[in-house]
Amino acid sequence: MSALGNHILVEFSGCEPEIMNGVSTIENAMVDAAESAGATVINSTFHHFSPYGVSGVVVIQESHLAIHTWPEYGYAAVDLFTCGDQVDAWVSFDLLKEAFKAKNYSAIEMKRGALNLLNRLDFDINSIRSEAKNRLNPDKYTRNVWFTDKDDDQGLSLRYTGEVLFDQKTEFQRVKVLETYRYGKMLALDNMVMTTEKDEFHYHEMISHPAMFTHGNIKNVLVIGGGDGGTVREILKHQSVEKVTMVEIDGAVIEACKEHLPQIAASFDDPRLELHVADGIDFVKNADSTTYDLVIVDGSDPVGPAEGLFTVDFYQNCERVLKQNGILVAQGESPKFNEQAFTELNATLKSIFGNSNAHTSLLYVPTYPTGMWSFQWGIKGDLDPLKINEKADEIGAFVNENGLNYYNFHIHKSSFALPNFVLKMLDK
Ligand code: SPD
Repeated sequence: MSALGNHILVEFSGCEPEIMNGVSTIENAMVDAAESAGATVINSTFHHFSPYGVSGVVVIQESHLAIHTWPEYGYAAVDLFTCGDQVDAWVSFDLLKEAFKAKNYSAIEMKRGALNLLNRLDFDINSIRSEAKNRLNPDKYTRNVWFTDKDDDQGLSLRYTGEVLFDQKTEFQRVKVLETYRYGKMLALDNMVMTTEKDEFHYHEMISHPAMFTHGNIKNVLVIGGGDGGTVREILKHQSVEKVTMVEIDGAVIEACKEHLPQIAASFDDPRLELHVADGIDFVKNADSTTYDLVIVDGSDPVGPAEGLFTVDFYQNCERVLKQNGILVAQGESPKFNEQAFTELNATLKSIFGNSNAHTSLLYVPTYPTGMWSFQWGIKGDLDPLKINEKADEIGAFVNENGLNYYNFHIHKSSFALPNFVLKMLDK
């Protein structure tokens, strides 16, 4: 190593003005460029200027990536400053050139802090650390590092410690586990919140128990996705269940959760569970007809590997593999965050199961953008999720025995009551 850092000063011109003015697009491209180069992203902050122009910095463990754009000139000035030899900033350069559709570009690479010009000072890091500790007021000193799950216009942010406990780019997605201050450890896939220690029960209880009690005698269950293990943990609380087949496409998700979120990944050793690390879409396509009492699609959002979990073909196969009176429950997105996926999935299920057999339930998940989330159902038969009055005592006993924290008899019923704006979205 001949220098402390490497600095690439980049000129991009002939870029598309709309791209140069899109703060989210630019931030996503810069974060992606950092991660693809092998850097660990600590934080990013981006600002849009009026009437146009964007400035922003991605702070990485290995220094920073910064940008200033002038959309009216189709121009961006970019700094790629990295330390150490683990990060290849030229990967970032190539990626940004593509992302900005730059017709012209140039770059100057400079070594920063040439070691033959510097003298290493004699200081002892341990004494510096303890002195620093004494100088700081521990109540005031905080690292202000935030994780944001967002689209172009809105998002949900959680402050975290800055430590990434698990970080793996798999062939499907980026799998991370972070430690948030408010919600404990969090699993994120491609920077979207999947689940957190402190509020996972909202989602996992509601994706499972309403269908279990609506049916009343579920024996054979198929779970597509759900690699964190929370859904199978809830399903396996029911004595009637003889077998759960779970098909998760990405083994790294299971590995990450077993290691860092063991209370969610709590039932992987249950003998009734048959686990496949495989493509759920192919699995359902090749599965025998009329096999399952319940199919649960616990996928992530409709980008990346979960895109195929929002198609007509896939749900036709889900319907085919259900037994008579079988129930499909799918992660249904949010009517306030991903309106299109929410309404389209409902339309798909209506077209397959019939209007009166497609149902939508809502729940509150504090760590998902907008907080309002949904499950969308298709029922192959005459069951009605609201006809459960005679099961009130049975539900009450189950809730007590298992110490449930979200689901109960009244929540079961009320989760199917939809606000008017949602009814309109679903043409009801
Ligand atoms: N944006 C979050 C969508 C929910 C994805 N599934 C969560 C997995 C929990 N088992």
